[in-house]
Amino acid sequence: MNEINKEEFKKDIENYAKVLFRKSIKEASDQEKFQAVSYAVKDIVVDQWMATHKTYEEQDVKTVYYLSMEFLTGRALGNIIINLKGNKAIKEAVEELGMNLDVIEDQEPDAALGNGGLGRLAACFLDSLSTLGYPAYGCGIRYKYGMFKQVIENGYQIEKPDDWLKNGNPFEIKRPEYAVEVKFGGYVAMRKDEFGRDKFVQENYQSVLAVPYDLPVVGYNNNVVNTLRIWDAEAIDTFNLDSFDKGDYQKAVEQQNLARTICEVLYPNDNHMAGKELRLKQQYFFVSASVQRAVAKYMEKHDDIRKIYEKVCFQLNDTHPTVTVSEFMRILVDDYGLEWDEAWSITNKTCAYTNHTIMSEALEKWPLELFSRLLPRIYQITEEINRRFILQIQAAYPGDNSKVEKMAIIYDGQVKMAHLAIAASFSVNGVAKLHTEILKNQELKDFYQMMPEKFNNKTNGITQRRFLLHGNPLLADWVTKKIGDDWITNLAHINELGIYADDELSRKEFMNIKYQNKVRLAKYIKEHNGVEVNPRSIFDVQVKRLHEYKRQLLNILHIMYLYNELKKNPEMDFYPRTFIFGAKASAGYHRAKSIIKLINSVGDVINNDKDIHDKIKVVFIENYRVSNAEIIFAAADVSEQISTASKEASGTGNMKFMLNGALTLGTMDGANVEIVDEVGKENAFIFGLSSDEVIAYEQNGQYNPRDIYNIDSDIRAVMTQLVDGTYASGNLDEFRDIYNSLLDGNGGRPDMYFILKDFRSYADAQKRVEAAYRDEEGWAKSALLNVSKSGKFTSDRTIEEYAKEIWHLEKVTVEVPEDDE
Ligand code: Z2T
Repeated sequence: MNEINKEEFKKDIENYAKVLFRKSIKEASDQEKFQAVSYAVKDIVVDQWMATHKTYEEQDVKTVYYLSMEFLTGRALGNIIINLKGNKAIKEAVEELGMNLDVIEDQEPDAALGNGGLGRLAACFLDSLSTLGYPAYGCGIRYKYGMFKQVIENGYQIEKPDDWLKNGNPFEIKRPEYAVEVKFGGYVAMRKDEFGRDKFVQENYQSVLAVPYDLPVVGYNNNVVNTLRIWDAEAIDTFNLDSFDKGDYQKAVEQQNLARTICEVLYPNDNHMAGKELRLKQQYFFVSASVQRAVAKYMEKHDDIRKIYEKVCFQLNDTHPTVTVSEFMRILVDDYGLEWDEAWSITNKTCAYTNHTIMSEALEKWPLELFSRLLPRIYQITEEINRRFILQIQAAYPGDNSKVEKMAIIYDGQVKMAHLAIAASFSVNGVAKLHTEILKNQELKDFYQMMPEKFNNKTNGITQRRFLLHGNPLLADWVTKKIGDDWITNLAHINELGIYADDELSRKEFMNIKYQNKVRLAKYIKEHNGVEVNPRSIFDVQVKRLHEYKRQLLNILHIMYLYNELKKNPEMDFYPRTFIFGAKASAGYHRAKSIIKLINSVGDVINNDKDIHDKIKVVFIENYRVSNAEIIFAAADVSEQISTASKEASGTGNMKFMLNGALTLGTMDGANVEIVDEVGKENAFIFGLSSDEVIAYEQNGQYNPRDIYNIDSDIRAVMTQLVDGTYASGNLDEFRDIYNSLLDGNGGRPDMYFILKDFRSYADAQKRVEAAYRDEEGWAKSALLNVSKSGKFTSDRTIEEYAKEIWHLEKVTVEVPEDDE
């Protein structure tokens, strides 16, 4: 890679301040400085970006298109600087100009184009694809408003719009030359083509112009820059009033409105399907644009559309982009005139599908009325796919109608997107070993039995570049001092750290770094929450989306129990603990919001109770997001991964904690199982029902939480406190719904997530945590071992597996030509 010339780079920054703001660096605001530095960094990136794409063209590479409604990339500047390895030169340049790089980085809004795990996974995958040198596009939507900003008022979550583009995005490049038209509504007519053959055309439709914006995805120290292409909608230019009659005028206005609404906002649901018409519009909008563009690009350099699968793979990030299947069929059949069977075989060699959940409320099913009205041609094609798929099912299981009922793509007046994705893909993968087994043996059993060859596992991973190198510079430098810097691109080598777990001095150094990071987080908490926390206490952290299955409720009920114990016996031996939460609840998910209120209310009472001498603190970090996550992981001692077994497909936060030396307190769920495989049961705290036990209870209906409530007085006490006003200044009904959900069901089964059932076993595991933490040497050793065994959980490993086993991609190397002026 070409060296970054510090003096030139400084001039570049000053020049951007001048042309963008007519200011000197001294006069510029922090935000303007951020912009100027970012443009100077972009200058370096663009050379590599162009060189990468020149290489791709010359070598006619196969490319993966990662289609995703969400890319939770967070801040770009710090990450790009790290991946350019220009860290030192850039930092010096910035400082010599009298600026502080941390302050500059802090000016950037997070790109929060995602909800949680699924969107962040997509961002980690892009980082790994570039670092490994694989040709890839991320394809998504340029939401005007990303994930809402969470403000806590009086303990309640309030959602504020995330106007992340208000100062512009220095890294994006608009590409109007690649704009395409996307059509909605109208009807399908049979017309004759130029050779007199029948063809289907959509008529009387509304359309929008999809306009791409490209964002660079910079690989680590390798000149490779892939593209995250996010689409914006603009009105098609038909607003030419003179020549319009009344109907045209009406339609032009409608099309303008359509264009204005499509990319307005990200749906803030994690693991839940809302079924809104606009959401289906968003899906088809970015899918149609991405597929049209991928096909056009392929045809620029090739003449046989039938071989497109040799150069293109569409990876569907959950079912959200599944209309890809029918859109691709439409292009092959209607635009390229292929026969159905041939088109289907090509589609089957091009599409691959990843499943991210078994939660039934997340399964996408679209009512036929809506689907056919919005996408009339896509609907016809989907009907034909369904008709033929049913024939296939019947051929495999003659006379067994239950198979059709369970597997059909269209049934009960709905389009089942997962069934469409599975039928049309050559690969169906889960995101952790346990999750894939549950898919094969339970949720997707019938599909697995009919098409076992499609199913495979790809355990999730995370990028160590963001979550260690950038987020935890103290530990990153220490690791590099011990074992060299190979871990940055080859995390398997972090294994070499293992020997230091037995070295006393290393353990001390390691724990000291953890302490420094806890001080950093304590400062953040003081600034943002006004709560004083003791960095010598155990930092026990649960940060993730708020969902009943993730059981933040189990955590806070247990805290209520501990508090009762301390109140009964203030002198009891109790190691000080800081319980830290961070979580956004979907705006319409009332029970989840109520759990946030409960956490804050419990915190208010406990944090202000002088009797317990600060032995427990409860902190709810407002607006949990990628940028503050980096600070939180670095400071954690205990990683709470306490989902009801079988419900968390993988989890990825668990991996980020492990990489930063926190010990897992968790159930045998998702990737926790594989974390324990790596680190050993003795270096984690495992509790609770197994997934098999949970599934058995769900099937036999034999669990009754009242049995536990009746015999366990500690549990009864905290249950009562939910409804007796202990934590609800005045309003006895504040937490009534939570109470009812545990004992009566309130809509579902009572205690659907086995909170009371797992409570004792969780409390026991927490006792083991405390005992273990008192043994300072032992804890340090376990924590270090966790770091040293985290190698498997890099997204580089995950992406190598996708690239070799699904996408069949070749790596490239990129040379950037020297400036020869
Ligand atoms: C999501 O974040 C996840 C699954 C979804 O299923 C939807 C969303 Cl928005 C439709 C999460 C899983 O809950 C989590 O276990 C997993 O680690 C993550 O996706 C990435 O695979």
